[in-house]
Amino acid sequence: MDKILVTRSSMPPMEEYIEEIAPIWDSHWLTNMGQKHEELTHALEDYLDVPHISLFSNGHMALELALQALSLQGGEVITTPFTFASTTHAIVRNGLTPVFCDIREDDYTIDADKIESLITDRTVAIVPVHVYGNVCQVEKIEKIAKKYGLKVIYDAAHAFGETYKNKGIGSFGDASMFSFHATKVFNTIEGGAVCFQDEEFGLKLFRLKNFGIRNEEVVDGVGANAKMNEFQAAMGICNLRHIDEEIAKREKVVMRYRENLKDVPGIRLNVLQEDVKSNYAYFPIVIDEKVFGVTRNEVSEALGKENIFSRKYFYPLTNTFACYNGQFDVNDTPVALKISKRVLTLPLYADLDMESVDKICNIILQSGKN
Ligand code: T4K
Repeated sequence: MDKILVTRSSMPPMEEYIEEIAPIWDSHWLTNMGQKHEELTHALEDYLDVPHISLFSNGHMALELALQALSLQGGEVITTPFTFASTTHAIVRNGLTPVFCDIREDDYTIDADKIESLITDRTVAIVPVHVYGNVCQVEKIEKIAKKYGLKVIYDAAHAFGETYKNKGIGSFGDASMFSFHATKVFNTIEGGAVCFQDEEFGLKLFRLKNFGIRNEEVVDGVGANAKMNEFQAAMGICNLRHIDEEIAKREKVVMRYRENLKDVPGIRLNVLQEDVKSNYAYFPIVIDEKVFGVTRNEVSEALGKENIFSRKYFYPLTNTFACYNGQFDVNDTPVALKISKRVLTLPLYADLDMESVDKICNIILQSGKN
């Protein structure tokens, strides 16, 4: 049997992509905000139901430069360690200090009830993560941000196409970053975007991703290069045509997993959140060894023996990374620590067949009996 990996990139029919990139050959215009870039920008504003969007070479640069565009001049940023390296690195690379807030037991997002106690006179922003596509407590976060005059930038890398109370998830906070990496629900090969409210902020962001250039003769910002190119944009245009179908297929896979693994003592499934239109980005399970009988690692190994490769997203926590040299105390985030030791993200992609899902579930259930 072929390997089953944790995910597999969604791709449009090859002919469709070839047709989409043919005009790039005719025009010789490969990057720097070309026609495909413009077309995708408008299509995404519509699809994501957001006021403005700026496309980037990848999600990480989108987040890093969005933080930079806020001109925060140092200070503390409240965030969570239960995320991919990118979130914490983006804060640190901006010369800001992450202050780690714990996560909620049920949806693994930042525990908004614990934010206020972490606010000091140095706090400048909150960077919550819609982890696995689970939506943060956006209303509570907005209230706190208003009360203390803090900026909010969501790491919405996993939340493409989701809505909360029928509003595009990218329209909350001052800005939201989406990742369009190959492993995401929607991909532009590599890629990302920032959705934002304020046009002035958009202008800063634009200059930051294009060397700080204002015009041919004036460079008044110390910018980077983080532009999305035309081939990436063309991939996005193609993938966007199929996105609803992709998400519907993912939903079927998730429902099959849920049916097979429901009511298993010691296995907790991801939440289905009220008021949220989900994109079914990930399928994390949390294994309580004392009840289930074996550890998360043992389940992962049992799957591995059958050529099935789950992942421990997100272990280890970012506040334990070697590059941070013990600056942070992991005991400040006990729920995140507990979940990171127990979580396993199972294979999930649109074309994963039901037979494979059943096989994966059987191996998991069998491993619990050993
Ligand atoms: N914030 C959060 C919360 C994030 O999760 C991420 C990225 C970011 C920010 C930053 O966004 P980007 O700058 O990446 O746009 C993967 C992805 O590379 C990363 O984008 C993602 N989060 C993270 C959760 O997962 P790895 O190191 O696990 O990737 P890798 O190469 O092991 O791939 C995982 C599986 O995906 C493979 O086993 C097979 C499949 N795959 C992979 C690639 C590269 C494909 O099917 N096609 C491919 O092209 O990080």
